[in-house]
Amino acid sequence: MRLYLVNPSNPLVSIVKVRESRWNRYRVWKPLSLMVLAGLTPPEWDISILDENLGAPDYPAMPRPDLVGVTAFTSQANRAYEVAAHFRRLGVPVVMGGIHATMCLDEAMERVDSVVTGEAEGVWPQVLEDVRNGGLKRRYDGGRAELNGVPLARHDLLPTGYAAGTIQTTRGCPLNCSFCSVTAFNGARYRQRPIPDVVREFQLVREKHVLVVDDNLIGTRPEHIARAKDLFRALAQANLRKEWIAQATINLADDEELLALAAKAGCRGVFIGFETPAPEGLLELGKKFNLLKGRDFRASVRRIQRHGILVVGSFIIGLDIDEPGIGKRTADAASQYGVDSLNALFLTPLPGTRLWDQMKSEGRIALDTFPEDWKYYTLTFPVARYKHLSLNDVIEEMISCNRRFYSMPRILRRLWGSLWRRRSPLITLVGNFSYRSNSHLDCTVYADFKRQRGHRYD
Ligand code: B12
Ligand code: SF4
Repeated sequence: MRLYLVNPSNPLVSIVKVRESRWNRYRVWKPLSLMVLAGLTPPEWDISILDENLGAPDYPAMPRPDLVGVTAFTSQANRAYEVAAHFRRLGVPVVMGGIHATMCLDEAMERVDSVVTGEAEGVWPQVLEDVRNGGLKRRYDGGRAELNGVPLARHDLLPTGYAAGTIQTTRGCPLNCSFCSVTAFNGARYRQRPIPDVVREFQLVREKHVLVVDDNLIGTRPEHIARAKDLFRALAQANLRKEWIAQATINLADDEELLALAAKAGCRGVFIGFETPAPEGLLELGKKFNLLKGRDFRASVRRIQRHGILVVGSFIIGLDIDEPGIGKRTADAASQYGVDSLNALFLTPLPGTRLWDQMKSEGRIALDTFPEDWKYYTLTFPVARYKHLSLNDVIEEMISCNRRFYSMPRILRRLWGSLWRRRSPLITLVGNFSYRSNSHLDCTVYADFKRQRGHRYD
């Protein structure tokens, strides 16, 4: 039995546009969902993982499979349906799963043979069994999986040449920020994989550099932090010689032992969601966590960096409180906090989030011809109507934010800081030039976008 697992591309996602900017090579990650599915697949299936981010495969020239499984974030949904249509025309059954199919079930059901909502661990073997018996059902619900005893992901199935491997150690997030899909999809309960499984899987990752995809690797409560410390001790003891980056909340900075253990275990960088320079913005987004203890962000960032860990700060532009000037304020806040890179994104209503419900009820979703418009839900296009910023304004704010933060003098200053404090200057350089070159590309992309879609905001 032949199984194709497809990760659809989205040509609008600048981070995977490798050809336009060679720096982007460092930003293509392995599709972990498909490697996890492959791990759950019995040995009688011959599995190929087809990652369109490496280049669209020549499907007609390939042997006919018995089943196609397609994953999709919302921004990939359009392309996922095109791939599904191709294989369905050949009479091959297509199963779709992942976050978009879960949040937009009816839409997906119309376009594929079967939809798996939620996490696949509990149901995928049953789906395959049903295909073998010719009894594929229209819908399966995996809910939220128990992470004990799950087979390890198949890291061997993708070609080498990715800049980084991927691995997951926890799921779920209790913080439930208004714009984020994670609590809606993976739940508020913070679920942890057994540490020995994580260590064994780390050993299977072929790349030296690894993205730990957890939404918050250290969690928020004392018992989460204790588990993170145990995990880091185990990784250090296994002597894996891997270097990894992860996502975490700012409380990472509050525990020197945790930071020292993370660094010893190979942590070289963290993505932290600061979201907005304004406390009222954090309230708007439901991210009160960042307001706790009257935190000094600059001191927190420094504490992390002192352990040789780079900090990428993520910020959102287009909040209801944002007014003209927010781009400059954001760039200045990120510089003041001392982050090594800034990742600025437009506030985007993703289906299934509280923000989606709010914006929909207020008639503020400008790009709403679905599924075609999903391709713009990359967080790099302003798909909504913003309270105090017109379409032109919000784009100008984004451009001014990136221009200011990624101006040559500021990049050189950060590079110097990195060299001086002996924190991976090469990574700072690659990261900053990658963002800088993307922000140049984005100006052309925005001009096209305004020409083609501008009238939808009237
Ligand atoms: C790693 C990651 C990335 C990596 C992508 C790596 C890759 N190629 O997969 C990078 C950094 C490139 C990235 C980019 C983006 N990401 Co991202 N990312 C994540 C993150 C943190 C983890 C994803 C992951 O690997 N999870 C682990 C796997 C095992 O879980 P899973 O994907 O959910 O798969 C399980 C189930 O969904 C299901 N399943 C999935 N696919 C299929 C298919 C079939 C057939 C079946 C049966 C089941 C099934 O089974 C799996 C096992 O249980 C998630 C947050 C999250 N917790 O999911 C955000 C997340 C998916 N990203 C998000 C977004 C918005 C983006 C971007 C659009 C914007 C951005 N700048 O971040 C881009 C777009 C990328 C694109 N290609 O279009 C949103 C998506 C929301 C949505 N509705 O789509 C999320 C949920 C974060 C959030 N805060 O809301 N991302
Ligand atoms: S943005 Fe981060 S902290 Fe907020 S709900 Fe999502 S994963 Fe949790």
